[in-house]
Amino acid sequence: ATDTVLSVLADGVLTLTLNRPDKLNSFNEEMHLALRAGFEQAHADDAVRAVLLTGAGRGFSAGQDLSDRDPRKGVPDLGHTIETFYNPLLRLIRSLDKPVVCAVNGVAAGAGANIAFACDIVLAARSARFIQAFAKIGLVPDSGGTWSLPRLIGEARAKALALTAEPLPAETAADWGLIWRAVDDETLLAEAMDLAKKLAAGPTRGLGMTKRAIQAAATNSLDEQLDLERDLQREAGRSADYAEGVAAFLEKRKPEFTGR
Ligand code: T3D
Repeated sequence: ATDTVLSVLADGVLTLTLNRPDKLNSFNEEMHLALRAGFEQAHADDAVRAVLLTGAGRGFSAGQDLSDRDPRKGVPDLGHTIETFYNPLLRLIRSLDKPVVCAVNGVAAGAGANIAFACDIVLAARSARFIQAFAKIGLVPDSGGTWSLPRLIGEARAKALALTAEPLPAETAADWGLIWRAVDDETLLAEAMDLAKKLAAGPTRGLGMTKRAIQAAATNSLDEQLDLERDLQREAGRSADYAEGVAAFLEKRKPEFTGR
């Protein structure tokens, strides 16, 4: 059997490629487990300093594999699959103290779109589109979509996308601030890899803490956030990368960060 997720670690970047191109990289249990294993490695392995998530073929991901959901097989407990597969994946991405770059190479629908929005920096091919496909089949956006969409683009746009399932072109997604950038299809992967490598060569402990702080702001008061910044800055100030960054600046040379 082919690997449902291709995993390559090079230059500190763990590239995870969703690899069920014939099914537009829709999620079955096997692909869920493989992707989870990839993010678990990213958590555990110090050699991984950034993650790049992308898809093989013409799509990024069409969300849940609906061939596993034939109603003739009975009524599924979708709460169970969300709890067992999608929610743990979302938590793994958001709690990873390392940057996650997502290169959306083509259509991202349903959970496929919302998994992309959980990543830290999202680039999309100009031809890609994002679809909250749930509305077409009587479901509710999952994989954190009802949380991330209103935060990223506001309630009005979030509701319209989720209620109509209208495809959103990559450029509009970028204009709205839903993703970082729309780029030419031909250069997407190179640009995303370049970015992931730059991040991986950076002061990754500080970057991880920066990610944590920005995410915490979603639920913190200003006072709580100021306290958190103090605590994280104290920790960052003790890191080898901070010492190296300042030394390199004073010595007018390029810093060599180690992620420690
Ligand atoms: O169930 C639970 O556990 C709850 C969790 C739910 C999470 C979710 O993600 S629910 C939402 C599920 N996703 C969808 O509803 C999207 C379904 N797909 C589409 O609407 C369209 O395929 C796209 C808009 C994404 C792309 O359209 P297009 O015209 O570019 O491609 P296509 O021809 O529709 O698809 C190409 C092939 O992929 C095709 O197979 P074939 O005919 O060549 O053998 C198609 O059936 C297959 N495919 C696409 N999406 C899925 C899929 N097969 C299984 N599941 C899919 N989601």
